[in-house]
Amino acid sequence: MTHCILVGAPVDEGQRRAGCLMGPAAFRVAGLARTLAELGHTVEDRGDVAPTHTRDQTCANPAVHHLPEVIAWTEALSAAASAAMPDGLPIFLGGDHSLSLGTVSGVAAHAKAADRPLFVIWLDAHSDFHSVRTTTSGNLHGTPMAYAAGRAGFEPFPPFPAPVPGENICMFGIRSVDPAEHASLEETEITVNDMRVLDELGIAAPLRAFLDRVRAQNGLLHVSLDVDFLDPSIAPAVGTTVPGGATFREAHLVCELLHESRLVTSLDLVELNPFLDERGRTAKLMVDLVGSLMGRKVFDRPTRSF
Ligand code: NNH
Ligand code: MN
Ligand code: MN
Ligand code: MN
Repeated sequence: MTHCILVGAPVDEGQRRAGCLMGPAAFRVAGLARTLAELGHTVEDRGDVAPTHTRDQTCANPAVHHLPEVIAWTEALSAAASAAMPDGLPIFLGGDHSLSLGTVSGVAAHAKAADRPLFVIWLDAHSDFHSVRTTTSGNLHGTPMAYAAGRAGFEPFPPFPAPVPGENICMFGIRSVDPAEHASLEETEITVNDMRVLDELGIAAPLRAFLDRVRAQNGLLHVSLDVDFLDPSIAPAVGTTVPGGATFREAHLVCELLHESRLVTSLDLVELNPFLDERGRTAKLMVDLVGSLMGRKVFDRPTRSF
C-alpha cells in the first residue's frame, strides 16, 4: 500500500498548443484516484498548484517565450514536490513537460536532504535536452532533462539543487532529437534507449539493467511519462505526435516492471492535451498505465524475483 499524492500542474506555457492546462482535470475525470484506491492505495488530492507571482525575466535567445511564467511554475512546483516527497508518492498531473523543471528540482532537493542518489527515467519521443540558449522552437517543454542534468544555459532559472549525474538518467522511446540536443547528449553518460534499441532488444532488458543499478545504490527513482512516448495511433491527445512510438503492450510492460521493482518514488504525467483527445481515450490509457505502474496485473506470476 502506497500513499499517493496527486498534485495538479496545469502548465500550458512551455509550448504553443493551448490545452495542456486541462490535463489535471482530464486525469481526474478519467478516474485516476478511483483506480489507485481500487488497487488498495490511499489517495490524497492536493489540488492544482498555482504560481503566485511572476518576475520580469529576460534571456538572450529571442525564440524563448513565456520565460517568466515558466520560471514561476518551476519555483512553485519545486516547492510542492519537495513538500510532498516525505509524505508519500507524488503523482504530478500535467500540464506540458516544462513542469518537470520544477518537479525534478523539488525531488532532487529532497534526495539531497535524504542523502540518497536520484535516478530519472524519461519516457518520451524527445530527449528534452535543450538549454534556454539552444532551443530554436523557444518551447521550454524541450528543456527539463538538461536542467536536471545540470547543463549550462539556464541562467535565468534558479540553480538546480543537486544535478542528476548522467549515469543516473535513462531515456526510453526516443525518436526525435534536435542537433544541439544530440551534441549535448554526446558529452554525457546518459543512456539513450531510442526506438531502435527497443526494436532490437525489447524494453524489458534495458529497463531491468537500469533498475538493478537504482536498487544497488538505494536510489530514489523519478519517472517522467510524456504522452508522446506512446504511438500516436493509441494516444492522439498530444501536440507533438511522432510516429513509431511505444505500443500498448510495451508501455504496459514498462509500467508492470516499474511496479515489480518497487523503486518508483515520484511520477510525472505530462503533455496530455485533452482538447486533442478522442472521447477521452488518451486520458484513460494514461490512467490505465498508472494502474499497471501501481500494481494492476492479470495474474501474479514469478517472472523474475527483483
Ligand atoms: N525538441 C523539440 C523542441 O525543443 C520538441 C520538444 N517537444 C516535446 N518534448 N514534446 O517532449 O521544440
Ligand atoms: Mn500567453
Ligand atoms: Mn517531453
Ligand atoms: Mn515529447
